[in-house]
Amino acid sequence: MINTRIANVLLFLAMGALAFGVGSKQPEQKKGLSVLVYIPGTVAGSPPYELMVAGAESFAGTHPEVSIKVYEAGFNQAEWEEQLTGLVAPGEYNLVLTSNPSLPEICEAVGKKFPNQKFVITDADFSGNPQISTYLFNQYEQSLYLGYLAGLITTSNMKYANRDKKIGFIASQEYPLLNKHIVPGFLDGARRVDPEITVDLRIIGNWFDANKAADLAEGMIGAGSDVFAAIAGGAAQGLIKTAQDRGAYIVYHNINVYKTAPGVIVGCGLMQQKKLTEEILGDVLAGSIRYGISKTVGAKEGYLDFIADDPGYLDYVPEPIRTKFNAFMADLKAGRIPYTLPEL
Ligand code: RBF
Repeated sequence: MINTRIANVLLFLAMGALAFGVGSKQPEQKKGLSVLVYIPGTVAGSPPYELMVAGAESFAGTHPEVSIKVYEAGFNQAEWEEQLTGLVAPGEYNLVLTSNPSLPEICEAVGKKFPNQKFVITDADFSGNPQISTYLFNQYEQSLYLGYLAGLITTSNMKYANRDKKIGFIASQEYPLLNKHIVPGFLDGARRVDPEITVDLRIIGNWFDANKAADLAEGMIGAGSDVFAAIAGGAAQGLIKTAQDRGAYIVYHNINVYKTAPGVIVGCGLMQQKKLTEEILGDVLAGSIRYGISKTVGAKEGYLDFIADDPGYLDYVPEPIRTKFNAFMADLKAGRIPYTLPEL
């Protein structure tokens, strides 16, 4: 009898606890905005990831109601979906913020299991899913102007330039954005200087093997390339070392790294991923972000640029080349350089 009464009281308390969410498995979202910055790789050496983390940290620094957790997923792409599933399962994060073109499919699969989870992905193009918002950098454009600079240099009489009309491109892996925008844009830019220029494209096979990148660069220099670009994350360090040892030039995508190799890295593009990340978090906080759509941002919109005021450019690229390049850049920003953006 007493036991039944105690049992009833316990039952009553348990129901109350459930009703008020005490001890239940409701998502424990904190007040404010809780963001998982999911890095598909490692941060160090990867421009898009370094800039995204910098943007998220600076935004959180000025907005106490925003908390961020940076998670480095590593290089095993086969594990990413399962990892992300485990991370969002407790329901702690209002937002997953991530960056690279392979993430939409992964986020879509994870989102099916957690219909309240929202995802914003930069460097990707995906629309039609109400949980996902994407921003695509127009990398055809950045490659177009870096390719134009590479074309001016390979046809110049600069110290390391040879007579071959050949430039090199080292990439970590092939993916549609690389094959359809980045490499074709680079070649298009170079051929606007001289239509006979060719590009020697080599693939490393991963985003970390600097030794392999160094070996590839060695062979490419032997085969006539004198100006290089790379989309290779941390592995690009191998190209930089070989270019320094052997004497070759590099135009670098996405980030200011002139100081890493003065006189060798002679042109740096800039992906405004830090600014974009801050704007995205501002929109999410204000509730004005739109899901289900994809936005493309490029040089005209102020999200891709070239760092033209650095001694790494001013001191090593001769004035006539800089004059031509700066004019091309200004024309591109003003929409005066016609080109066709290939379908992805
Ligand atoms: N870029 C990096 O800088 N570091 C990386 O680790 C990296 N991993 C990637 C993995 C996949 C599956 C794909 C499709 C792209 C990756 N990228 C990486 C490329 C990056 O998203 C971007 O396209 C390039 O940096 C050009 O802006």
